[in-house]
Amino acid sequence: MSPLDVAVNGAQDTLGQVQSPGFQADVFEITYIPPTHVIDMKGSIDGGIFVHPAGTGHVLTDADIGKTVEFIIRYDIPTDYGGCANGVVQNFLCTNLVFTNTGGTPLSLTNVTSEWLTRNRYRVTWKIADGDEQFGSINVIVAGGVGRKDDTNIKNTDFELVGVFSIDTKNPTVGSVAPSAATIRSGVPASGVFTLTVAYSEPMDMTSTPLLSFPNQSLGALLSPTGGSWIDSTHYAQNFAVGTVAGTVTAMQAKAALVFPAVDVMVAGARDANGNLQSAGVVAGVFAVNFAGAAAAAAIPTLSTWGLLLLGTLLMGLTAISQSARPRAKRLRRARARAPSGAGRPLSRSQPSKNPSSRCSA
Ligand SMILES: [Ca+2]
Ligand SMILES: [Ca+2]
Repeated sequence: MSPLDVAVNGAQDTLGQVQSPGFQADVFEITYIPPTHVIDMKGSIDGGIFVHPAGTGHVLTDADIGKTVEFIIRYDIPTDYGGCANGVVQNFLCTNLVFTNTGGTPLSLTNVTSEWLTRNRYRVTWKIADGDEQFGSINVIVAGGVGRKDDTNIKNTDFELVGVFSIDTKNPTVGSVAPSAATIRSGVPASGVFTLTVAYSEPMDMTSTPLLSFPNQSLGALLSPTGGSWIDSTHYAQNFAVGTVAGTVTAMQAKAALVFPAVDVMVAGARDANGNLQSAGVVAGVFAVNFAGAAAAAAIPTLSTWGLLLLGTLLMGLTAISQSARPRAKRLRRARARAPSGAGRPLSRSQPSKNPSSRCSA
């Protein structure tokens, strides 16, 4: 800024006389020396894949675990290298970086190292670990206290960089599995198609495919997967054909008499929107299977039309035989009535013979 002039007016002497205006040119100068400022913080992995800024840069995921991420913080003015508040000569920023998400949750980064490359460039590195964290936007607070090289008394203040990068090492989980019918039994579901709908904890990669299985119950061939699709980014519906005949119990089902009060469902294989493999989850007691009634019904023999005709013919035959036997029985009763007393009546076994000749002599 140019040298400043000073004008002096308005004072009075002890008798009340106003002073003459006074003026003096180039009395002093004001020079503003700004502190150093952080320009930006850019990072990469694998020597060239940019991980900044949040939203467009590569998201750090499980696939990057073990890799080293490198960020460079740039300053606009050569620094005095001083960053730590402890006043160590030629000190570094050390750990004076605070990583938070937009909600203020600290990121659990470990093994962060840092060093000055030049007076304007500061490098921060760490090895990516699986902290199971998911933040769409990480902010970084760069601690103040960094001075100018040409005037070490002029220090900057804390500066927050917003939206530096994104991280998702959190694996999706299965929240629930909903059945289209609570119990599979004879005639249910009537359509012969049973559907299980999986709800995930976060938006998923809709090109990935969850695999559903029943690890704890032996359903045999009761349910055959016939296709599945994503309803939206967090819901997947898997269809199954029930048995082989829609809406009725099959011979296999009746024979096996499948009864499971609670069938567990395992879901595995899908990935979240950032490519992290889901945690395989078993949801207990999703639905029931009950073909006990069907098996009992199947055990009762039934007759075909020909069988019914045959049975009818037999019954008619028996009736005819019975009717032809009645007149003969009637004739016998009449003959007994005409015969003398005792004649023609057979001896009972308990009745002794009255013929003496047949007795043994004593
Ligand atoms: Ca993980
Ligand atoms: Ca995730």
